[in-house]
Amino acid sequence: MQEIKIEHFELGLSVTSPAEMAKLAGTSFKVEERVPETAGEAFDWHSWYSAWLQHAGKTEAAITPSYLIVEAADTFEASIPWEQLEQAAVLYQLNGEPLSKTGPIRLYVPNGSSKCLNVKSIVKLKIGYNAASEQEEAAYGFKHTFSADDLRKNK
Ligand SMILES: Nc1nc2c(c(=O)[nH]1)N[C@H]1C(S)=C(S)[C@@H](COP(=O)(O)O)O[C@H]1N2
Ligand SMILES: [Mo]
Repeated sequence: MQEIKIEHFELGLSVTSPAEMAKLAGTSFKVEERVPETAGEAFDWHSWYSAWLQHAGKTEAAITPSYLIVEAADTFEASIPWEQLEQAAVLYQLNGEPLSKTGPIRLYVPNGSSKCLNVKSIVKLKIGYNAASEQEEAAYGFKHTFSADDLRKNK
């Protein structure tokens, strides 16, 4: 089973799998309910995140993260402001089977500023907390085209 790394900027690291993530999130639904013309089973991003915080015993849950960074197997990555994730869903299986083409997981951001944020083949999730008061914009692209610093500056 493929593993997904979850990095928490302040709180360390844990490792999980798509099936375990879905189980932790609780409820699954057809991704089509949120994104027309798509197929497969998904779970709600926020349901997973809350469950993960609780599971990990994080008391910092009171602090709302500022953004989610997802990194894909092909080095594509996206940095998504937390407020764009309200309807975000994680696709994790198709007809009960692990995703073959876009696995281990794919993110869909229905209320996002761009369809380009629907990152496929995610292998790493990073949850960013910072005290920045400035509203950040989403950024995406292949890793070699921008550094982590560039991401933070929204180049
Ligand atoms: N891993 C990965 N995810 C990716 C991309 C990519 O190149 N690699 N392209 C993005 C872009 S730019 C778009 S517009 C959408 C396209 O999604 P679709 O193939 O389902 O239409 O996927 C996004 N997710
Ligand atoms: Mo795109």
